[in-house]
Amino acid sequence: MNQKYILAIIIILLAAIGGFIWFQMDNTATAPTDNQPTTQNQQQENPIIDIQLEPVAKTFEVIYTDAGYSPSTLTIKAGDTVMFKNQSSGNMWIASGMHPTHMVYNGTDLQSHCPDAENDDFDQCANGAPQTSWNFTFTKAGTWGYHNHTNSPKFGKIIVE
Ligand SMILES: [Cu+2]
Repeated sequence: MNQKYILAIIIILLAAIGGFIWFQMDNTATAPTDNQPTTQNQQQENPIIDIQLEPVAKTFEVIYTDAGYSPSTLTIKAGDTVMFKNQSSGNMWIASGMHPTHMVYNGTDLQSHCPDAENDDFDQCANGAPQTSWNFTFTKAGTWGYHNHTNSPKFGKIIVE
């Protein structure tokens, strides 16, 4: 009776110790392999995240109607492009201030920079018919007033940060 009792306790203890060792081995075997790829992944993912956080050039729209430009003031980053869409009933010739010389953006007047083959003088240099658009990529930081050269009281502003 006593011996059976002791034997039962020994068996239970062995089972408990065995189970504990099994559990520990299982933990030490799986825990590091579970953790290591996670830290490796984080290290590998960081450069990808950094690339995604780099500024990406965007394209914005300015709609020109008979009422004027919308938005009339637009803030963008250097390298961004603005698409000026002519939804008015007349022609649209986007040009840097000041009318009539258009010298503010690049320092030359329209007689010397038109036609703007490189498209870097902020001057459309032509009449754009209704339902056409004209794109310009701003590379210089500053506040750039513009107007419709064929209807100069219609003006707007692009702020390049
Ligand atoms: Cu003008």
